[in-house]
Amino acid sequence: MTRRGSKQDELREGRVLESVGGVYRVRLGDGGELEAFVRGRLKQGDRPQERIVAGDLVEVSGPGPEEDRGVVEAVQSRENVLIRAGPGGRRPKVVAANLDRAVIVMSVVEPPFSTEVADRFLVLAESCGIPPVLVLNKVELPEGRDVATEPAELYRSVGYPVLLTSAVSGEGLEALGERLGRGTSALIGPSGVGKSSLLNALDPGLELRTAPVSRRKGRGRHTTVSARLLPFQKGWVVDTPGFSEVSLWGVDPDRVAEAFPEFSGPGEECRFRGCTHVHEPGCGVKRAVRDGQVPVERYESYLGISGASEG
Ligand SMILES: Nc1nc2c(ncn2[C@@H]2O[C@H](COP(=O)(O)OP(=O)(O)O)[C@@H](O)[C@H]2O)c(=O)[nH]1
Ligand SMILES: [Mg+2]
Ligand SMILES: [Zn+2]
Repeated sequence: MTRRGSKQDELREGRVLESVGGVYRVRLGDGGELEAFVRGRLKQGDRPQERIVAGDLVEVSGPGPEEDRGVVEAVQSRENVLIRAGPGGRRPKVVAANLDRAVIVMSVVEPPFSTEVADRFLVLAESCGIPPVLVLNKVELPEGRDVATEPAELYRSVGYPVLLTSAVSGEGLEALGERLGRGTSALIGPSGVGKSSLLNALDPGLELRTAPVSRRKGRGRHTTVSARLLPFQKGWVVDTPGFSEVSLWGVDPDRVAEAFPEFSGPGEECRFRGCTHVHEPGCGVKRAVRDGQVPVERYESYLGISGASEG
């Protein structure tokens, strides 16, 4: 005879794959899936950090007899969260939790590459404590490879891994697959750069929707609606919707410098503690820029981003 045990006995561990209208799709330890909802205290969190998102590790109970859905009873504390600002000053959004890396996808052409946009995504990842990898996609397009050379060199010199890829020719997919094959990776970047296409090329079974870059704007349309965690080889990948506007949220302007790893050595030489590396005399970072040790493009991005995040 089986008796219903205590609540505690019925809890099962799982990972949230996606949330759709308040219902969470949860992958259980045994590989099964379950839909679950949240009730009571867990639901009320007003702060964005408290909402349950893709990647969260949860404990679920149920479903009981004749119920379709279980209940999320607890959420484990997170290693980190990827947060993006709400467009036009709307509330910031937690995109996904517990990530091992942020794969920042940029296209070299269509849409054209922008150092400052790449830097904004890098600062976003760094400020969330998620190690970045930079992917330069669409290199098979005419001039693609030429355009990729400079940023590839720049970001490697700063210390970031850089991969050159094409979802069309297949170049670089093996290397990308190795990176994505373990742990949890979120693909982030502007719309239309090929995030979903790269994942489809690596695993056609994923069948992610992709959209042509719109002619008029030269920008992609948004096709991925919410972040989804997808099992990939021995790991997980999160395909995210295009971040059309990468304003930074929660990054203290004084701390933007910390998101530029190449500033840390020269920054120790600054005359003043708490130097912002903007107007202070005896600034080690500015000296390193003059000496060519810190790339001037990166310093300019820093000025733009730290200034913009002040407001
Ligand atoms: N030429 C070329 N086009 C690509 C490549 N990757 C993606 N695309 C195209 O770029 C457009 C946007 O791709 P999509 O995967 O939806 O971009 P996402 O918004 O970043 O997910 C689609 O028309 C794709 O076919 C690539 O490596 N080379
Ligand atoms: Mg997409
Ligand atoms: Zn300084």
